[in-house]
Amino acid sequence: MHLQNRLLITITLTLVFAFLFVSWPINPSKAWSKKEPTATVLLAEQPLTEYKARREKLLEKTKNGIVVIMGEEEEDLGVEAKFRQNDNFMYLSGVEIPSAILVLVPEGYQGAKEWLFLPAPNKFLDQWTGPRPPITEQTAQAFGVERVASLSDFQKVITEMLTSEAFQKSGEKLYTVIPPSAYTRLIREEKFVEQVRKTSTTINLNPIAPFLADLRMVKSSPEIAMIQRAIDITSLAHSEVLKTVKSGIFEYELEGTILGQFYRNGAQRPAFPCIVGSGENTTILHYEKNRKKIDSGDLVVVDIGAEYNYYTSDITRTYPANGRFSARQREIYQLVLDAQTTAVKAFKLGQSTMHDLDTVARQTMSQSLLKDSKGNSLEQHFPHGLGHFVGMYVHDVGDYSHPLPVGAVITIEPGIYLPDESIGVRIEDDYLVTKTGLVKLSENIPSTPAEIEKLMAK
Ligand SMILES: [Mn+2]
Repeated sequence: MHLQNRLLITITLTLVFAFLFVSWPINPSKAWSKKEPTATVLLAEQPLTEYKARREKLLEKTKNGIVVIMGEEEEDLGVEAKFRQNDNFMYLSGVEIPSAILVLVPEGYQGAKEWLFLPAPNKFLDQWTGPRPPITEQTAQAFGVERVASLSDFQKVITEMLTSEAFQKSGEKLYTVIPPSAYTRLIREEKFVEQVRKTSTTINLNPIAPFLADLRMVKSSPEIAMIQRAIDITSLAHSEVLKTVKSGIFEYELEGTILGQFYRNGAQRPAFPCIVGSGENTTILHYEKNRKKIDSGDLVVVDIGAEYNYYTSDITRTYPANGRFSARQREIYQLVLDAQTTAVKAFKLGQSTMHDLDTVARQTMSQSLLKDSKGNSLEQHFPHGLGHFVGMYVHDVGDYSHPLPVGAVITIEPGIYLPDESIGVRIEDDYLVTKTGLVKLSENIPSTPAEIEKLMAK
């Protein structure tokens, strides 16, 4: 596994390297079009201009303050996990190099507004996790930023920026990720904030996260294309599950099928641990042990999502192990599906919040004549929210209390869980908010009981 990780990182970095040293001399006119990177140059399959536009939009919000965003550090030479850049850093830069730092200086500093600090090439590290690009003008152009500098100069440069006359005139506003006081894993951010507070007591420290959440909630078309790709890969996994699921096999065998489909089709990783729960495990919301043998008559909840170029998906289907729902399973299933449908139909652009849709789904369940074994109505067995934003993170940033804006991507995932009957049903799809309403991006994964039974009979 470790060898594979390194191999992937090496390949990625080799491609960057190859781009820097091989492709440029071949097409110098394109490479040297200064300050205006062409839209055809891509980072993680999105145009350089896209990242530039995001940085500009962010500065429109933060106005004259300096913005500092820390990239993710590589853990122990890639031994612990496959490297993943953090979402905010990736959103603004498209740069996957570990330990990088992005600084935006609206007033400019030494003639540049955008500074990308990168670890310099290092014989030892390069051997373990692949080559780092050189600290050159060419690298700045390859990443579409105005200036790159060595990470080892960050302390010196940021101190100069923070003590400059322009910064003092701007009201000394510094925007960065400020970790909440409780325990977090944002060690690098914590250290930076601590250091700034020690440097000067007059610096006006502001959290950048709310501004980034506002921007990230509304997806651009390149972002929607990435989410669609993640959904399509997840859809391929679901159709394979549909063919494979049966009593007598283990939950982890389905997990293997799912991960195999993800990786075969180009996903970099699952967006979250695969949930494959059968029988009584269908009623455990975030069940991820996936060790049980699937029994005859079980339902199987399969809640999965591929991640493609830092964009996630999240789709749940509930399958009958035998290929046919029992009468009771089918009526519960249909009610969950109806709750989803009524919530989608109730959506009104400019009015509906996530909370409103949740209320509609709950009403559908409470108005149903179906009851639990004690005679209670079934909305009491819907213990989680109806949905969440989807984006670079599976439970993405976004505003749950205001009307959903055009460009937001959400899940709608009602569920009913009856442990005493070993019945759990969840149906989850991903929707894009458009001018004409909600568009189901996961349309090609069947969800009616009839369609599922028909496909399983094949
Ligand atoms: Mn979900």
